[in-house]
Amino acid sequence: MLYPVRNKYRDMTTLDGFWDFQPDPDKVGEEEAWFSSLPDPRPIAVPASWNTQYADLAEFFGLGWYQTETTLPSYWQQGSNRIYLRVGSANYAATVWLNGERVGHHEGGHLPFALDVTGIARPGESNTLTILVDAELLPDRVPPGRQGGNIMMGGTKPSGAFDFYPYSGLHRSVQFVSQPFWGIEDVTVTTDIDGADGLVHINVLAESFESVTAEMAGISASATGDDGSIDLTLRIPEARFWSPEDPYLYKLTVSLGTVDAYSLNVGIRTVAVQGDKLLLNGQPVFLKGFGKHEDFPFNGRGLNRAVVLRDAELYDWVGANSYRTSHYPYSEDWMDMADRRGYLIIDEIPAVGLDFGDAELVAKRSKQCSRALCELVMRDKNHPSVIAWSVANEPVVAGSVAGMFLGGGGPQKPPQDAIDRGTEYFRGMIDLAHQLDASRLALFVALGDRTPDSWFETADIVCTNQYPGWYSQSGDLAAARGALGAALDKCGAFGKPVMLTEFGADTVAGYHATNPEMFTEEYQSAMIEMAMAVIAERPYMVGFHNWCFADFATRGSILRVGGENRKGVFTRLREPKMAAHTLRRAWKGEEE
Ligand code: BDP
Repeated sequence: MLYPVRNKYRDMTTLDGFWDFQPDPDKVGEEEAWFSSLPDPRPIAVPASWNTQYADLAEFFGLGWYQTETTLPSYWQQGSNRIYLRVGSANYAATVWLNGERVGHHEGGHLPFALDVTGIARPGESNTLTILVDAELLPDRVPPGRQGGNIMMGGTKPSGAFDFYPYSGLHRSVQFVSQPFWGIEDVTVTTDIDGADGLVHINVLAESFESVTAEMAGISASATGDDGSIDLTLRIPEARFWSPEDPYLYKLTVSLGTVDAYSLNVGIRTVAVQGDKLLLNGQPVFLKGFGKHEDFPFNGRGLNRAVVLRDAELYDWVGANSYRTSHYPYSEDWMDMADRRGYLIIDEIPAVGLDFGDAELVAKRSKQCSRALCELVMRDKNHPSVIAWSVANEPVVAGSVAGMFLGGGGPQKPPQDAIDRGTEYFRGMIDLAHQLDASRLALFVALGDRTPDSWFETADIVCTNQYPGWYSQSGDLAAARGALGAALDKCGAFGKPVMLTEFGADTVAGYHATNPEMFTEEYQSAMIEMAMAVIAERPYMVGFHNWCFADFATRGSILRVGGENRKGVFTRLREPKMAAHTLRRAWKGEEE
C-alpha cells in the first residue's frame, strides 16, 4: 500500500500513545479470548520496544498482547471508501483482531503491512483493536534467534546469531487509513538522464480508471486505459539532478480524474556500476558514512523522530553522505530524511546471521528473505536515496560468525553442499532484486575474507566487513594495515567496485592514553586514519562505512562493555568521541 497521506481524497488516524499491554508467557491468550479484553493489562507506549519500559520485560521474548480503543471518524462511512489498518513494524510476527474478529497475520519485523478492514471497522463508533506480537527467537526465523545456545562472542545473553539487542514490540506507528474504493493502488517512479533533461517514468496501478494525469514542475501528461496499469513519462527540461551535494526533490502528483490523487517526492538521478566504478548521475561517487542501528535508551528500536533528526544533524556535521540500514529496514521517516538530506542508502533486509549448513533451515529462511525483499522494494522503491538492495549481512557457509571469526565453532573446511546452497541463495536473491527493480544495484555484505568467490560473483559491488586491528591483529595497527590492504586487494581482484562496509574498534568514551591502546579514543581514531590511508591507495574502492555511527545496546558478553557495542564514533546519547572529529576533518576537509 502507498504510504498513508491526508489529502482531499485520503485520510488517516495514527494510534500513537499509551495502549494496554499484557505479556502471555504461558500462551493462553488466544484460548482465553484476550482479543476481546485483556484480563490484567498495564499501560505501554506505542511506538517503542516493550523491553525498555518495564524491568520484568527486559528479557521477555515471548507473546505480548497490545490493545486499544479508538473511535473512527463518522464521515469515513459516507460514500465509497475502503478502510485499512496499517502496522509500521511489529517485531517479530503479528496477529490482528478488530472488534473481536481476526483480520490478519504478518511475519517479519521492520516492514509494514496493511489489512483491508472495510466492513469490520465501524466508523463513528468505538473500535477495539488487538495486536498479538510474537517475539520468539527461533532458528528458522530471520534473523535466526537461537535461545539457549552459546553461539557468539563466547556466549551471549540472550543468546543469538546477531550482535544487537533483540528488542520486541510495536516499533512504528499503527494507523487506520481511509482511501477511495477504486483509487490509486500503487505508483512506481524511475528516473533517467538525457543530456540536461530528466526523464521521469511513472507506472500507475488502479483497479479501474478512465484517465490518469501526472504533473511535476509544471509539466504534465495524461493517459487513459482500463487494464489496471498505465505508464507515463515526463520530460523535465534543464532538470536539477538529485545528489548528496544538491538533494533536490520535485513534487509529483498523480491524479485519477476526480476520484483520487497522490503526491510524492521525486529525485531525478541514476545509479550504475561501470567496471570498478560506482556512478551517480554518470559521475564516480564515493560513499562516506556508517553502519547504523535504530537504537536509543527508553525507545529501544521504537521510532523516535527527534533521534532521526538529531542523527541527520550529526551526519551533516561529520560530513557523511551514506549509510546502510544495518541490519534491517529502517522507518520511513529515516528514508524521507535521507531523500531530503542527500544520503545514499544501502537498504538491507533483516538477513543477518544466516548460515547455509542445514538444508531445511536454509529453505525456510530463504522464503522469508525473498518475501522481505519484495516487501522492502515495494515500500522503498520511490526513494531517490536508496541506491542498492542488500540481501544479507555476514552470511557464513556453516556454523556461526563467531565460529568462523574466532575459530571456535565453524568447520575447518567448509562443506561444498553448504557453499552451493549459499551460491544458489545469492544468485536467486540478487536476480530477484534486479527483477523487482532494474534501476538499482544489488549486493550482500560479506564477513572478512571467509566468503566463497561464487557468492561474491553474484553481487554488483563487493562489500566486505573487516576487523584487523580489533578481532585480529588486535592492538597492532602496523600488522592490521597490511592485513586490511591484502584483504581489500583480494576483493579488488573481482574487477568490481569494492566497499569497506564495516571496520571499527570498541571504544569507551573517556578512555585515553598517550599511545593508542585498545578501547581508548586514541586507538579508534588511529585505526580509522589507518583504514582511510589504505583505502586511498586503492582506486577500486568506492566507499567506507565505519562501524558504527553510535554505540548501541546488544547482548551481554565479555566483549560488550555494559551491554553495549562501543564501536560508535558517537556514544549512545550521541556525544562525539575523538574519532568523530577525525572523520569530520577527513570528510569535510577544507570546507571547515
Ligand atoms: C560484524 C557485524 C555487526 C557487529 C560487528 C561487531 O556485522 O553486526 O556489531 O561485527 O562485532 O560482525 O562489532
